[in-house]
Amino acid sequence: MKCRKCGSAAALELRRHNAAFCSPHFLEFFRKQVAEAVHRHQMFTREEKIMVAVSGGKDSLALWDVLIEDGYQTAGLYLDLGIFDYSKESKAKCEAFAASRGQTLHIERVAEAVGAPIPVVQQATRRPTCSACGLSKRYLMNRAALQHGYPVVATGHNLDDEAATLFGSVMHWQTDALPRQSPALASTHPKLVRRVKPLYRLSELETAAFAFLRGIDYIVEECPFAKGATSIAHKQVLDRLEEASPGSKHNFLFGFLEKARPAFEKIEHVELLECTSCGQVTTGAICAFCKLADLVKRRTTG
Ligand code: Q46
Ligand code: ZN
Ligand code: ZN
Repeated sequence: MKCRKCGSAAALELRRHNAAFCSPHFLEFFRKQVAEAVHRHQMFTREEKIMVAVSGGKDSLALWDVLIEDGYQTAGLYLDLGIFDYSKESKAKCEAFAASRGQTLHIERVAEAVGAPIPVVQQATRRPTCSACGLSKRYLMNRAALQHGYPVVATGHNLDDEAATLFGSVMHWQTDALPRQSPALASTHPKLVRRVKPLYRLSELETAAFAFLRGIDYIVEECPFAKGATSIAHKQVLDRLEEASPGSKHNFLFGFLEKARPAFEKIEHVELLECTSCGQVTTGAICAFCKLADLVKRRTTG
């Protein structure tokens, strides 16, 4: 196999692109895909400060690496979920990465904001762990970005993540979730920052290869709660499709974004209010996060 660009021995074959690259040209390909995503969806400009949400895993650290190298103004945000050794190790990876590149890393502790670490929140509320965790993450990302003056938060979601989320939403016809599935979500309220996913054009395998070639030290283990998650089952189904027919994930996601998504966008917009308790954006009087924190407080102190 030869590199498509220079003809030297290829290090990586990308079946869905029907191409192979040597290491330097794969890195170039990867960065170009990120640049294309940023450009196509006008994710951010060079004048803006970007908050990169990092988990310590390969995707978010690869994203941060690309943006730093490309000269963007960035800082990291690590959300400490308090999930046993997984959180300790992933936090250490983020701190080491930030220090080695001379970047600022903001840290938010879920235990402080919600009143308990995620495993205790799960026990206290008996809600699926990932639902309380996801809610807390979205809330804290937005709040941290507002507090520190970042107009946009970038996350490391890749093509596999996005295709699996779309698959899940379609499986259950979650018509509310479908219009929100996008590589770039605009700010619809002064207290909501933009959310962007610059890796949506790159597969999990590609981000793993990029992180490896760049020598990024990331946490390989997944969150212990990820195991039973339905998103993993959805990923496995899509992996089998991809194996049989390379490009399936890409076609599924990109076909949706280009052809189907507009049909799900609602014309009328929900009115956004400010939570009477915390001031963050909500559709009711009290936001879901404050309700969660209140429930945790009652169940853990009473
Ligand atoms: S961190 Fe949180 Fe994930 Fe762990 S508890 Fe679930 S949502 S799996 S990406
Ligand atoms: Zn080459
Ligand atoms: Zn609130």
